[in-house]
Amino acid sequence: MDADRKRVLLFNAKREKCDAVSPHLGLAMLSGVLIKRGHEVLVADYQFTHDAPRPREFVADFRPDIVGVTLYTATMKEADRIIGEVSESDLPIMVGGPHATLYHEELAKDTRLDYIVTGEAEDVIVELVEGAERQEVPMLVRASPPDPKLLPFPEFPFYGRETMTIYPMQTSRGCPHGCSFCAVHLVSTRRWRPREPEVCVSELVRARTAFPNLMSVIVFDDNPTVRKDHMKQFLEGYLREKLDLMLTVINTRADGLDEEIVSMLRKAKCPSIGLGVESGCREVFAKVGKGETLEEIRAAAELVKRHGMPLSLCFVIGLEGDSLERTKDSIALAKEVRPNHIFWNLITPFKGTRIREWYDANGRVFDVINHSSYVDGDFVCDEPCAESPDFTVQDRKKAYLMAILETNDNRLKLRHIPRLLPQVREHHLFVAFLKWVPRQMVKDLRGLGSLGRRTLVVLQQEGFGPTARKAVQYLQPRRGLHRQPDRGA
Ligand code: B12
Ligand code: SF4
Repeated sequence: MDADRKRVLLFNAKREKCDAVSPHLGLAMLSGVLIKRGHEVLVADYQFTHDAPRPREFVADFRPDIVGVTLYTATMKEADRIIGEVSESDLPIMVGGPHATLYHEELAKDTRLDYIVTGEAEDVIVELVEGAERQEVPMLVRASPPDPKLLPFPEFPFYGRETMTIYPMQTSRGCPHGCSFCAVHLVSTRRWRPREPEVCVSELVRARTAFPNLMSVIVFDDNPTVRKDHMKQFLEGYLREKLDLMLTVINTRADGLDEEIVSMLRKAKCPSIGLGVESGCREVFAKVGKGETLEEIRAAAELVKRHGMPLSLCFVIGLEGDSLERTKDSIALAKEVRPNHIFWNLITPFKGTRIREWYDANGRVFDVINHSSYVDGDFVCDEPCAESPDFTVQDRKKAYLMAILETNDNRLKLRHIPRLLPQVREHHLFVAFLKWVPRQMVKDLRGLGSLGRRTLVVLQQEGFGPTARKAVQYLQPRRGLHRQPDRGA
C-alpha cells in the first residue's frame, strides 16, 4: 500500500436515549476532503448506528494511523469513553467540533489528546492527518472557516451506511445574528457563506442514485434563509429534479419566510416549519437580540398555518431576566399561536455566549458538561444547570412542568403520568394537570383515528409494500423534528 496513504478512523458519540436522525455531516465533510486526497476513512457514528462495534474493535480491525473524535458538550461523557478506549492503542488522537471549539482550554489538560482543532476543519485536516504523531501535550490548531463553494461533496464511509434513509446537507454556513444563547458564531462564524444552489441540487441528485433507500433530506444550515432568493433558487432546482424525497429545512427564522418560500417548502413535502420564539415576554425577548420582533414571529406563524403546514415553536426557559412569572407570557403566546409541535428547553449557558457572561455576573452556572436541556423520548429532562436570584432551580422546574402541561407538548403522553405525578404534587400544579389529562385523551384518540384512516386509504390505493414504506416515512420526520430545539440549548 502507498506509504503516504493514511487510514483515518473518525467517531461520533451517541447521546443516551437519543435515536439517530442522519449521519454526522461534519465527519462526512471531512471524509470528503480526505478521500479526495487519497486517504482511507472509516466513520463510526454511534448516533447513526447504535449497535456499531466498540471503539477498540474498530481500532483492531481497521488499524488506523490516526483517530478523530467529534465533540459536543451534551455528549462528552460518551465521547470520553471513546477517547479512553482508543488511547489504549497509543495512536495520535485529534478532536474537533463545537465542544472542542468552545472548551479547548479545559481539554488542553487531557494528555490522551494530541490535537485539539477549533472551528471548521476542512482546510487543515489533510495537513493534520499527513503529519500526525503523538504529542507530549495537546497541540491547539485553530482552523480558518473555508469557503463552502470550494469544498468537495461529503462522503459517507460510515459503518452501517446501507441503512441511510436521511441525507444531511447544507446550503450555507454561518449566521449574522447574535442571539444571546447561541454558540454558532464561535463554530461557524457570523459570516454567512452560501453554496451555489445548483451545486446543492446536483449533490442531491448524486445522493439519490448513491443511496437507493433514501427517503428524506434535512438541510442543516445555521440560518438557511439569510438571503431568501438563495433559498428560492435552491428550492426551484430541488422541485425541478422531482427527487421524490421529503425535504426538511431546520433553523428557519420568521424574517426568512414569505409566501413563496412556504409554498415551495410545502411542495417539497417539508413535514413542518419551525420557528424559534425563545420567550413571549417582551423584556426577555428584547435581551435575546434576535434581530426580529414578536410581531414578525406571530405573522410568520400565521403564514405557515395559512399554507396548511404544521408549525413548531421553540422556547427557552431561563434567558436573561426570565422568571417563573415571565414564563407565563411565553405560555400565553404559545396558547395564542397554537402550534402543532412545541419545544420547551431549559437554558444551557455555553462558554463564550452572552448569556453565559450574564449568568457569571448575575447568577450561577452548574456543570454544563454532558448536560442537555432536551427532553428524550421518554420524557426525562435534565435538572436545570443554571440559576439566578429571580429564577431559582425550583422555580425553573415548576416553569418547565407548567409549560409542557399547559401547552400540550406533543412528546408528553398519558403513559408519563406515573412519572409526572410526584412533580405535579411537589409544584402544586394539580389544576394544570387535571386540565391536561382529558385534552391528551382526546388528542390520542384523534391521532389514532387519523393514522388509521390514512393507512386505509394508502393500503387501498397502493397495496401493502408501499404502505409499509410510507409508514416508515411518516415516522421519520417526527423523529427528526424532535431534534429541532438545538438552537435553544
Ligand atoms: C444541525 C445541528 C444539529 C442537528 C444534527 C447534529 C449533528 N450531530 O449532526 C441536530 C438537530 C440533531 C442537533 C442536535 C443537537 N444540537 Co445541534 N446544531 C446543529 C447545527 C445548526 C449545525 C451542525 C452541522 O451540521 N454543521 C455543519 C458541519 C459541517 O459542521 P460540524 O459538524 O460542526 O463539523 C465541522 C467542525 O465542527 C469540525 N469538526 C467536527 N468534528 C470534528 C472532528 C475532528 C477530529 C476534527 C479535526 C474537526 C471536527 O470540522 C467539521 C467540518 O467543518 C449546529 C450549529 C453549528 N454551527 O455548529 C448546532 C449545534 C452544534 N448544536 C448544539 C446543541 C446544543 C445541540 C443539542 C445538544 C441540542 C439539544 N438541546 O438537544 C443536540 C445534541 C447534539 C448531539 N450530538 O447529540 C450546539 C452545540 C454546542 C456545544 N457546546 O456542544 C450548536 C453549536 C448550536 C448552539 N446551540 O449553539 N444539532
Ligand atoms: S440562534 Fe439562530 S439566528 Fe440566532 S444567532 Fe444562532 S443561528 Fe443565528
